[in-house]
Amino acid sequence: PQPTLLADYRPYPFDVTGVELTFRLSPEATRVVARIGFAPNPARPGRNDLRLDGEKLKLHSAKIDSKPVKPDQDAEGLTVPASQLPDGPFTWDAEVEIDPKGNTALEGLYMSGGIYCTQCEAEGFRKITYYPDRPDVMAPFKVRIESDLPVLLSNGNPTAKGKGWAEWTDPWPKPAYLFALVAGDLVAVSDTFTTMSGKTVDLNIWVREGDEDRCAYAMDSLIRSMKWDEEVYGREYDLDVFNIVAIDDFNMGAMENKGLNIFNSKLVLASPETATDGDFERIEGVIAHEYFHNWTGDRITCRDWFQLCLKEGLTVFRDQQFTSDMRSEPVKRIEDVLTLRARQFREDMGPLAHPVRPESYIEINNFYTATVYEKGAEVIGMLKRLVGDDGYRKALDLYFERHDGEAATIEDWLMVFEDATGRDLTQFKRWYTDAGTPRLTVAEDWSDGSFTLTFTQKTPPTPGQDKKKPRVIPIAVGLLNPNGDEVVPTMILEMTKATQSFRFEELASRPVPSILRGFSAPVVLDRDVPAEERAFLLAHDTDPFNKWESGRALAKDVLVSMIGKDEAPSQSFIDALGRVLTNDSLDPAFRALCLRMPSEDDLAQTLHDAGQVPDPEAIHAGRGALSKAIARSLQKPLVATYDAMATPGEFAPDATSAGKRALRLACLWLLNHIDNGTRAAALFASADNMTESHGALACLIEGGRGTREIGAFYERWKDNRLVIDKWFMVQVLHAAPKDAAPTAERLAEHPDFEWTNPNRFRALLGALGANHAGFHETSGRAYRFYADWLLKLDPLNPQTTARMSTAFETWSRYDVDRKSMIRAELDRIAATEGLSRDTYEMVTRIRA
Ligand code: HT7
Ligand code: ZN
Repeated sequence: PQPTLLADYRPYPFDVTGVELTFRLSPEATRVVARIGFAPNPARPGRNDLRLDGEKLKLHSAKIDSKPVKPDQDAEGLTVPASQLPDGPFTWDAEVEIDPKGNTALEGLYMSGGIYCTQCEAEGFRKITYYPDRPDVMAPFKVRIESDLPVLLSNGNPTAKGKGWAEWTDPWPKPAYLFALVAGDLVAVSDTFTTMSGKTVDLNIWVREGDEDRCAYAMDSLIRSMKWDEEVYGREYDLDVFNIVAIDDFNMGAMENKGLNIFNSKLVLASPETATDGDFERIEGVIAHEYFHNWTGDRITCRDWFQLCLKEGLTVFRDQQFTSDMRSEPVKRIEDVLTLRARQFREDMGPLAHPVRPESYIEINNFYTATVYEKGAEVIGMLKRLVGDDGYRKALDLYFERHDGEAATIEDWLMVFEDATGRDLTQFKRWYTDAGTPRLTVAEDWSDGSFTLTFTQKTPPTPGQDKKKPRVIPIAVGLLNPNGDEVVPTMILEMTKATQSFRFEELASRPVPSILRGFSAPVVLDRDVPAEERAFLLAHDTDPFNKWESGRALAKDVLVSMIGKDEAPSQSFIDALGRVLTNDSLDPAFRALCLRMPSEDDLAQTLHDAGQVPDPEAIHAGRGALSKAIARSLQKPLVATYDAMATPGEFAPDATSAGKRALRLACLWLLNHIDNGTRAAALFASADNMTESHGALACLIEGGRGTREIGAFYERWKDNRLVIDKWFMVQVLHAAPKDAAPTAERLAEHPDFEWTNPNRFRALLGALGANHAGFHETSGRAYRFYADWLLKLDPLNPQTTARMSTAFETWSRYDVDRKSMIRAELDRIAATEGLSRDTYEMVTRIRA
């Protein structure tokens, strides 16, 4: 397949002046009638062919200005030669037939449990009708749906309806990827929101009958999001109605279609009994994210898919700000950095590394990555740090004013910052164009009351980019006195050169620096810090992120010294951890994060970076040994905290209560290493909420127990799909290294393993890929099983298959045997006849 290149961008030769669609719904033979107005685009003068994208469509008729035409058809669309087109504007009429029921790829119009729904981003609209399916073609849409189903929804406002039909009009010009249609036997949970200019908006969350009692949190999150976007960004909602629909079969989390967001049901439905605190937090974040897209994505969209970070990076940044305002800022920052390191750093250090704005792709669906999303958000965080809060607000106001109704680029985005603040962002742009995570080293010098920090930045080569130029790096630094007082509060050092020094004068004594506070830039700080200094910062740093980071680094150092060496853990580390555990002035959620060990995958990367070959089983054993040593040494305070963090009474999903449960479960996790599972079994038996019952079950399985509880959990929840996903996942994720593949194989035979459902597939296979020692178990059984299932899913659902192939992306870290086993699986997948373009692109990039 030929790659698409950013450098080849040209505007579409026609403007679309309006779109009218009629859907006659039928499961296997839906008719789509389209009337589309075209006018020559002045940006592309001259006579141009009409090229329309279209895939898997049966064309019944095509007309231009009411006269039948016979376009040239191929597998990707059709062409009407310029010679057959009128000189000026014209109308295209076409009728096509599509098969929603046979659409297992879940792109375009498909069916999920009897509900018709759509997913058009990135290029799914071309599976609905012939159209210029590219984001820079924006048009107002009018949609008529004909069906006997009771609920018929599309974008915009409802404008007419009758028995068996409904009409929707969306006045806001939009690209085709934001089109949506839903039809089914659904019920609404409704509310209203009054906007800042006093308009009333009807809010509906559409679910299957019986699920209404699990929508309250999603609705509350939506209302809070609408209010927050008005208060913080001055953005008001712009239609009479905002609809959300929960769908069981969905490739990703959710989709921001204009006025009709479609969600994976796991990101809508929640009750204390069925959802964990983590689920509640994700629901809040994703509801906000999709809502915020109304301005950053829908009103202002992307010129082409290379600019994806323009909407995704910005919208992730906005949803992170929202969560941090709703919950705890430091805890949210730590969680985001954990995700960034686990997903984006891993991507940036491996064969899939690409710039935040890539320059080439074969399949765009493969570029909905942690780099585009999470690093894209970090880049905006850095911009904000550099221009300050006021500069950021000015730039954003200008962005909305200047580009409303447009399809914009990263150049447009940077230009509003330059115009609003007067800064030159030429060098900063490298964050968008250069892949890879910069590594920052630091040298310290102290003489005569002056303290100098000298930083050196280096970005390792990434695929297709050998040499990197220095980037602008905002380094937040504070200085502490040896007695723990802060002598220099946080300031931003702006690094622009490969090596650069910053001097602090007139200090009474040599300070202890706290560097990269708040994780002010997405870089790796390579710094050998003595354990005492880390312990000092863990105890005294006023920056909560670096306080946590010091504890984390200490834990890593201790683990690295233990792994494969049978060394006893450092008692001073355990004592420092004990002081955090018992410090009641610290937020329980923060303490829970401090008690959490670095993940096995993270440790494998750390060992690899240190020039060692990671041994997954030794890492697993080392982590277990440290947990046990902590539990033995801190048993008393752990038990006391476990008891103190109980949250009796009615369940509340708020951050404070969730933080207590997180700390309680973190204590349980450690105690479980020395109490034969007694506490976990008791908690499982008594828990009245999913957070604790799932957490207890995970502990039991991790300890090699829980057979009875696994059975009881299934019996209780067998009719709830989302909870049964958890049941599949927890058993594989927490299985012992040797048991992971056999458990996954056994569960794949279970009658409830509905593998065509992406959530269920991800629950089982995703858990196997995430069980580090289990996935990399020496026999290679897990690799084989995993690859077999990718090959089974690929013909049905290429998007999810391709995405899940990233479990293999770290293959080059490991020993010769593991490497050759993984490569053999990648070769086997790549050589499979009929493999999708999506999966082909991923496995060939991974094994390169
Ligand atoms: N903008 C959306 C990204 C998306 C997607 C969603 C569901 C299924 C397939 C999809 N492909 C791309 C979701 C978001 O980031 O908000
Ligand atoms: Zn998004």
